Amino acid sequence: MAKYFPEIRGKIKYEGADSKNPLAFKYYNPRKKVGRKTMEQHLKFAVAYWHTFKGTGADPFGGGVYDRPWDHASSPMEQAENTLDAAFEFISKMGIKYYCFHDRDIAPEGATIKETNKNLKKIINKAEKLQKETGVKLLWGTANLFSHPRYTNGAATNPDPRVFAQAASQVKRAIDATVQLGGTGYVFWGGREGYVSLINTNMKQELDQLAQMLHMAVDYAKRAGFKGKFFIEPKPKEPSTHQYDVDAGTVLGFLTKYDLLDDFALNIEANHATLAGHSFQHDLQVASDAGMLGSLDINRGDPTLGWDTDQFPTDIYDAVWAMYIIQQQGGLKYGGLNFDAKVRRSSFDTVDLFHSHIGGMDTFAKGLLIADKMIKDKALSQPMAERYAGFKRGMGKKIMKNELTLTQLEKMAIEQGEPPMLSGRQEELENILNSYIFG
Ligand code: XUL
Ligand code: CO
Repeated sequence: MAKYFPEIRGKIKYEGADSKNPLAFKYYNPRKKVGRKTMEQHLKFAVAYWHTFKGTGADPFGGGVYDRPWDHASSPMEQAENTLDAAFEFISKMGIKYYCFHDRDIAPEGATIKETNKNLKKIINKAEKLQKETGVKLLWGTANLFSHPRYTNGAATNPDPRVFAQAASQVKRAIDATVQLGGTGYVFWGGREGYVSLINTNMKQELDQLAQMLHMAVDYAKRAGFKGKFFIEPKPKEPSTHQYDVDAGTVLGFLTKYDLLDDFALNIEANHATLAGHSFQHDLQVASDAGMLGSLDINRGDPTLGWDTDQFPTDIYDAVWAMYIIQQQGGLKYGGLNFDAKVRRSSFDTVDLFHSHIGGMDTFAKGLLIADKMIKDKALSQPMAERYAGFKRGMGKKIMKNELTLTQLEKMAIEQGEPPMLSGRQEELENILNSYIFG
């Protein structure tokens, strides 16, 4: 199985922080114990099929520049089979245990729905075989409901029910594929579920349609034997001007309104959170506080650009906060850390795919180690608990237990007089955080 990446002979190995080998892990040591679990169990990394194996380096100013050996084939199906072989070779050499795909990444669309389904089935059978051979697993599957021209005005939110039906067929088959491959998640990312102008958009109707599609997916998945979770992945813009799943808060409101909370969780992506004007930490915390943080798309944007650059994650602050929040909620039962990230247009060598994933894995491994130590030392949780301690006793406790009225509180406020000014100690806490990062 050394066909497409001959430059890497065995597996990428852990060599430790002092290693100068660019093709080795410095911090990601799969067997290292962190608390009760190994690093590999904590960090369920997944390779994103669409970026790593189907990415071409194309941008709005020019077409593809990567010349991938697995793309050289005489038919779309042969190309799909080659790509699958390349994918399992790469994932195995990286020592990664999971991958994620869209239906159309993995198998080409045919001339009719029947032909499309046949293509998908053939490739999914091959993927099942390769999973057995390599031990690599599916983290989540999804349907691409945004690339085909029929979805120009949306999929589930399309004003034409005939397009809704096409999307329904795709969702059904993508759920089948996810079940067959043992995926523990199924993602709905908004795609073109949004609007460009309100002049022709009935937002309420479109949101009702979207909720209807999700309810139908839940019903179907239960009958199809899906034991995992559905995830919604918020994003505020791109490709539409206003995406309905703006951010974690918006999606939580939508799931509550349409009675979908039980079957869904959120898949939070770093670059989507920043496009929404939040930090990654913010959207992760919103989701986690609601008991709804299911999975993560780990990448980063470029703060100087206003679009979804999907770069590999190298920001240690992002990684520390992500792992801090995940650890504090006791892990991710159904999800993991999916590299929804692509190498730059100018990084066209296949070896660049290794460097990018190694960097992301080391960043999150280091993030895990730092977060774990901070949690054990109560470095931030202790000052946080002290800051809110007033609400755990006396008057504060009574307020939260609904035992006091505004009138009673006014009386107490008059009696106690002006409260003292208490510093938030932000800089001191930032120094503490940095002392863990600096090591
Ligand atoms: C698009 C995006 C998607 C989803 C899966 O911005 O993030 O690739 O992760 O559909
Ligand atoms: Co994503």
